[in-house]
Amino acid sequence: MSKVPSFLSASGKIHRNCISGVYPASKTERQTVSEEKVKWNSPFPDYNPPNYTSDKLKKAPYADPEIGDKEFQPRWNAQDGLINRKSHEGDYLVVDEYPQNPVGRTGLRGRGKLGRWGPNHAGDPIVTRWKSDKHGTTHSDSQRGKRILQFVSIQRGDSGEWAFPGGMVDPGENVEETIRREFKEECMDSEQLTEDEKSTNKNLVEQFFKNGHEVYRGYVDDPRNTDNAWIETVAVNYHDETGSNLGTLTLKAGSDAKNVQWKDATADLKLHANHSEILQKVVERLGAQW
Ligand code: RP5
Repeated sequence: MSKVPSFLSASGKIHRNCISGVYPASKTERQTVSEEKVKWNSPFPDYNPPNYTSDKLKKAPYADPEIGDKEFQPRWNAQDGLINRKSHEGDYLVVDEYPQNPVGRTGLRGRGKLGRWGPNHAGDPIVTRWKSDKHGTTHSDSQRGKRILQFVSIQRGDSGEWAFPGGMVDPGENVEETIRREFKEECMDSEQLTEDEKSTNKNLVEQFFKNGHEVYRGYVDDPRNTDNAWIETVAVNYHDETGSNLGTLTLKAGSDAKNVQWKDATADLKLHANHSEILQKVVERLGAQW
């Protein structure tokens, strides 16, 4: 077994997208954390990061109250009513009443833009098909003879980055429901369709999304993570082998997606957070070109 480099957290994970620079949609700059100092037990005597929680969260009905608020009695590392405060990475520490990021330091205290203290659970659909021409002939990489995989990607409204069409789990929702809902909202603009169109699309997605293959469950290296709040996801691959099912769908961006496209899954594609790493797992599983 290969040795885990010493700067990786206990889970063997590292984050790189949330350790320096200005926090998204804010003026607050993180205290820079170098990769070797991410782990909480690496000495960093000068570590004193700024505290930032977006003002918008104060009025947001979906967000947790502030820690210390008498009404707020969270059950960390547990199912807390309709909210899942358990981490896929195992039990996290709660230090001076604040949950601690299981991967390590981020150079920022508080919650940033995230609604929940501790884990913010998301779900990501990875809908794939083989790249083909209009006659249905699949494309292979000329040198290695492997087929090229395409996946449904959205352009995020906040950062403009391309990403999986995922989203946050609503209270009481299970992650499979989140995945279906987000796909319909962001890629099939279900909010703007007639009742008939909605029902046709709904049936297609319900049918096709029965046979998913989970490819990832855990921490997401997301630029919005902080020392006290972070994103975790369950990513599920739905592969249309013949391209005759969801592969034929006319995509239409909706909700907070600016754009939606079938994109070739290639190693040089820059995606939001660590979506590229997750995509690579799908590519390997299906034996596609990378
Ligand atoms: C990512 O952010 C997750 O993997 C998921 O795709 C997404 C959830 O956040 P929102 O799109 O709801 O902002 O880290």
